Amino acid sequence: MFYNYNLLTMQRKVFVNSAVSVLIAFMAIQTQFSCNSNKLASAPQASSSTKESLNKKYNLDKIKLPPGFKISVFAEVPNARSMTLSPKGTLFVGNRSGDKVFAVVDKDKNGVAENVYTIASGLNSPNGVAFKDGSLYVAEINRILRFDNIESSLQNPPQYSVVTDKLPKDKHHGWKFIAFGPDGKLYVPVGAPCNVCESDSIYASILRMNKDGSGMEIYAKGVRNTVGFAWHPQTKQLWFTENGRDNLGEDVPGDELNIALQRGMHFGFPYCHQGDILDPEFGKAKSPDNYTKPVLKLGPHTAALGMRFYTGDMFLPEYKNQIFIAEHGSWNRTTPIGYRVMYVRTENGKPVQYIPFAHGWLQDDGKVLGRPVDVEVAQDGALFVSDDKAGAVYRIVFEK
Ligand SMILES: [Ca+2]
Repeated sequence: MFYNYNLLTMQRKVFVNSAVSVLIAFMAIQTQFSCNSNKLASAPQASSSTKESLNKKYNLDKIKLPPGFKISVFAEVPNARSMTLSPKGTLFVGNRSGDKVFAVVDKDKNGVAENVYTIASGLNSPNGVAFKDGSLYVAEINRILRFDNIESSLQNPPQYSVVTDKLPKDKHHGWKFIAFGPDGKLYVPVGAPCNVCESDSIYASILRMNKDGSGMEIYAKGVRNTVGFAWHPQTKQLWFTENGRDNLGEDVPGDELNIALQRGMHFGFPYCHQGDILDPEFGKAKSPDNYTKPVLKLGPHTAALGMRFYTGDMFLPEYKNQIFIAEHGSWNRTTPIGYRVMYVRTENGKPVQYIPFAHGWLQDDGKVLGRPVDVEVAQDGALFVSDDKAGAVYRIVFEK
């Protein structure tokens, strides 16, 4: 897997441990050979045997999909978290337990990335990535960073500037998903700094701000933690997933799929969960009717994270403008749940079906092979899926 990664480590050791000219010459040849600086970690070439062995290495033969769909490894990306795609087709991928941001490039458009560039390292849970007007925006826990003109220099990425460093530093639910809305503003969630608690109004919210960080305001309230949202391609409404509280029961509350129709709506946390369960501690003397209910209850403890509307043309027409949700999987349920990509079909703007689309990362014996974090629609209509446990980005295509 991390062939060049390991090579890179080796090269560094070589540099540190010895200045023997032969080895430096070896380095030079390697550098020349890879046509790149030391920022580059390359994925293997896409010969069919390599592709097959890579798919096997990531257990993709165990993943079940509807008829006609196929999944393969697009790129090996350590701790692959949230994703964003540039108009040119560069896939940017963040880290949560790692400290890096990656740019993944499939130069010859054959469905396997050749290059995985490290854009930045040493960052504080740089989970969220968003792209706007040639710049890459990265969300750490308490800062938003901007890398200008990023695609002109993936091999030697520019220094970042700080858009804002005014966000809370709490690590609890501190990692972020970010995205630009149709209004051109950057939407930035701030999760609750706890399992369940009352807190300052900036917490348990979705903020929005201008792309220079000015004009920061609370857009949605009562949101325990969202790590995935998207705007409906037609209605332009903001849909978001939300993770329900823990320690209330095995089967409640459900995670939520919500719609924020306008600024100022309150989605219940910490008073009301899944739209109809008052919190035993904070919900006293409250009414569920005072809060916006989810449009769909997702499975309890599934850890629903990234979601996108399917805007591509590769899948059957029935998938158009419907929703895919990455469920990271439960960590505290006796019978584990999640570890899959779900499909939500809507009719007249309302969910009518919630079924597994890609599953098998959770084996029948309880073994976990991977944990989906985010989904993104590729330019050719394929669906990317990031997996932070296995450390990869997959590509799902429809072939019939
Ligand atoms: Ca390729």
